[in-house]
Amino acid sequence: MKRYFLFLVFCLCTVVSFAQSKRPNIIFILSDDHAYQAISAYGNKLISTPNIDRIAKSGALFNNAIVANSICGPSRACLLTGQYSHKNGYKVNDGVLDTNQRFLPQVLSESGYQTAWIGKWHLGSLPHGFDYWNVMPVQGHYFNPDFINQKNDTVLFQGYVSDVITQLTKSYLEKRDTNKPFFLVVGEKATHREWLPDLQDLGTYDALKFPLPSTFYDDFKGRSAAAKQLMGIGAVMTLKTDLKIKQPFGEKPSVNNQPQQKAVKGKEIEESILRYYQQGEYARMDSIQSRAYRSYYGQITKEFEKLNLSGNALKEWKFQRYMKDYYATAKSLDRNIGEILDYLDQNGLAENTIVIYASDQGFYLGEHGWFDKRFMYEESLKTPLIIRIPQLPQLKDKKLNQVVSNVDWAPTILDLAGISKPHFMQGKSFLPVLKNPDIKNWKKEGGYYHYYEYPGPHHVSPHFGIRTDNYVLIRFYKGVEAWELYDLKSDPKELDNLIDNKKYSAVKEKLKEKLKALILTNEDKEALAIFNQQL
Ligand code: SGN
Ligand code: CA
Repeated sequence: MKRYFLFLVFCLCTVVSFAQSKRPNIIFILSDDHAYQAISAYGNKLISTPNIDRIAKSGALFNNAIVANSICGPSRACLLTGQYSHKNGYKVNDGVLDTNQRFLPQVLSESGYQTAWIGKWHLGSLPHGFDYWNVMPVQGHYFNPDFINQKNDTVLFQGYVSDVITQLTKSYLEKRDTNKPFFLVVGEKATHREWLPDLQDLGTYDALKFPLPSTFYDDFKGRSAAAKQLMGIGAVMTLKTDLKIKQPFGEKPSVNNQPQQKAVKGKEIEESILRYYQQGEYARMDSIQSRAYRSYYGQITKEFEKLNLSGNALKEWKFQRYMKDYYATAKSLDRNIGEILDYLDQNGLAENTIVIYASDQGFYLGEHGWFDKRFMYEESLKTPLIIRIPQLPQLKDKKLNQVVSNVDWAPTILDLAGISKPHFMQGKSFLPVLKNPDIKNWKKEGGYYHYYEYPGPHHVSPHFGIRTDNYVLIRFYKGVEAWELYDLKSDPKELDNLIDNKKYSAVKEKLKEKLKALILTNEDKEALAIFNQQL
C-alpha cells in the first residue's frame, strides 16, 4: 500500500514538473543608456555588437520600441508594474517604488515561476517579491562594485562590473530550482555615464574616427526653448570626470584663468598624474586597474594639453573621446551577453528560454550636439528591444516597426508565460505582434509619454506627448511652455517644428484629440490639467 502511494506521488510529481518545465524561462537583459544607434543589428556599421546581434538573428528586433519616461528609475518601475509613472508613483530618478505591492514578480511567483533580479536596480527601495536578488546600490560602480544581497549584507566583488554581473547570473542559474521555470532580470550598468571601460577594452576604438552626426551643430531654429538644456557635449560634458582627463594639467590650478608662470613638466607631471588617478572613482581600483588607467588616460591628458583646443575643435575632440569610451564599455556589455547566451547553449537551456534585450531608455550619441536622454525626441524616446523566442522560430531576423512601449513589457512577459494580465497593469501585451509580425494598425491610439524630472542634472523641461507611426506631438510645461510637432516620415531627425505650419493644422488637431484620449484612458490628471490650459 505504502509503495503504491509512493509510486502515485512520484507519477504526480513527474507530471507537474513536466508541465512546468514546458513553461518558458525568461531572461530580460536590461542595460543602462545603451542607444539603439550603438548596435550593429540596428544598422551601426562602424562597430559591431556580435552577441546582441545573435539575439536579433534568431529573434525579432523592434524599430519603434519607446519608453514612457526616458530615465532610469522610472523606466525600471514601468517594467515592474506595467504602469505609467503617474500610476506607479515613480516619476523622477530619486523616487522610491513601493515594491511590497503585487507587481510583476509576485504575479509570476503565484503561477509557479521563480524570479530573480541581479545587477543595477535603482528603484530607491530594495527588491521585494523576488525569490533571489543581488543588486547594486543606486548607480553602482564600474570597478570592484558593491552589491546588496537578500541578507542585507553589502559585499564588494573584485573585478569589472559587467563580468561580476555575469558571474552572479551564472551562479544563480547553477543553483536555481530546476523544477520551476524562471524569470530573471540581468540589470547591466554599462553603458552609463561616466563610461569607464574594462582594462582589456581601453583603446579599442582609438584608431577610429567617429563621423559627426548630421545634427551635431543643430542651431535649434524654429523650435521651442526646451532644446536649450544642459546636456551639450561642448558645454556640459566634463573633461575631468566624463572624459577622464587630468584637470588641471599641472599640480596647481591656474589663477584667474591665467596659466601658472612656472610650467610644470617632467617628473612633476608624472607624479601629479599618479596622484590624480588614485582619487574619486579611481580610488576604488586595485593597483593593476589604476596603473592601466593612469597609463592610458595620463597619455591622453598629455596629448590633449599639446593640442591646446578651443571652440568647435574642442567640442569635436570631446565627441571623439566620448564615443571611444562609450563604445568601449559597450564592448564588455556585448561580450558578457555572449557569455550568458553561451551558458544557455551549453546547459540545454536555450531551447526553452526566451531572451529579451533592452535598455532602460535610448541615449544621444552626439545628435543635436548632446549626450544623455530624457527628451521625447527619437534617440532617447526609443530603446533597443530585441526578443528571441525559441517557440516562435519564424521570428528569425525579423524587423518589426510597430510602436510598443515599456509599459507593455510586463503584460507581454506574462502573456509569454501563459498568465493573464492583472487589472492594475496599463500596458498591453504585444505577443500578437510577435505571433503575427505583419499585423497593421497596432497601437492605433498612439504611444504615451510623460517626463517629469526638473531641473535635475540636465534641466530638460517636463513634457508629455503622443508618438504615432508618423508623428510626435509634444507639450512642454515647466521651464518652457510650448507645443512641438514633427513629421517623422519627412523629418526623422526632428529639425522642423510644424506646430504653426498651416498645412499641418488638421494633423495637429487630430493628434491633440488622440493625446487627450490617451491622457484620459491612462488617467494622467496632472497632464489633463495642463492640456486644458490655453497657451
Ligand atoms: C547621473 C548622471 C546624469 C544622468 C543621471 C540619470 N550624472 O546623475 O548625467 O542623467 O544619472 O541617469 S553623473 O555625473 O552622475 O553620471 S540614469 O541612468 O539613472 O537615468
Ligand atoms: Ca539609464
